[in-house]
Amino acid sequence: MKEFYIADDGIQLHAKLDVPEEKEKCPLVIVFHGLTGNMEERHITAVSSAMNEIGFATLRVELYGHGKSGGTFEQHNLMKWINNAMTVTDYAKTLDFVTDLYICGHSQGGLLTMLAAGMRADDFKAAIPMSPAIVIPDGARKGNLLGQPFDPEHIPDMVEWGDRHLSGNYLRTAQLLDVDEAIRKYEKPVLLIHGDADEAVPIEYSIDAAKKYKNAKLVQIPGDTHCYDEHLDQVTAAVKKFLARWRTGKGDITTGLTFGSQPCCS
Ligand code: FER
Repeated sequence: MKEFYIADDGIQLHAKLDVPEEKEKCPLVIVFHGLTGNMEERHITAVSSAMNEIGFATLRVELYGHGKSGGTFEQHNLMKWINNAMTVTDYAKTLDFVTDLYICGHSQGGLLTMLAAGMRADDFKAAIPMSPAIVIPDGARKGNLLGQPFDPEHIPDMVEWGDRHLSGNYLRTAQLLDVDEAIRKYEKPVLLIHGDADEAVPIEYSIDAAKKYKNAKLVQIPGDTHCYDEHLDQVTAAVKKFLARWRTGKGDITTGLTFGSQPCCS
């Protein structure tokens, strides 16, 4: 594992690169966390490790205002995250050992994955949005995010959320995001993963997105939550199965491929 920072307009983005053992050249997946998340969350490390196990390098990056990266939570917004994703993609393209690039992200990072895939369709062989928070642009336009109502025509300075807040600029920028256009622009394979008991982002958003994409598959995780508290093993199995078609070299992909009753990790 290599830990380092990628500079984006003066902001240091904390990154960890995991390359499968004994690999000279291999594909690489960029992996993003969600809102208030970081690269060490259980579902992020599990997915990253699963990718490493089948011969894919992973680049986990913490986005503006999150983890050990620069910026504050209160000043973050999706436009800043989009710029982070562009910079990280530019960086990944400079890595000599990388054969092909893939992109994956959870929740707000899943929404980012969909947007970045549409913006850089030539650069990503496939995209894996996990529980993508497509509700964000929708809620920002309707005036309700995280259960907090606000006037979408007269955006407040901030929306309180526990001991944190989302800034007015977060809401303003979220209103302008065009998920349908990003979906239209990405015709390559997409794997959507979503728990059908997701309490934060209703699965209907992913069902709808899967229909709109030219080439998408939705894996529904029965009874599972936003962060896959029940069946993370099914998530990693789905990721392995999806990526296996591009796998180069050796590595056992049968591990964890049965959607069974393995206890989830903690
Ligand atoms: C919301 C639902 C989910 C929302 C954000 C999320 C800002 C993101 C969750 C995550 O990234 O885990 O209404 O509003």
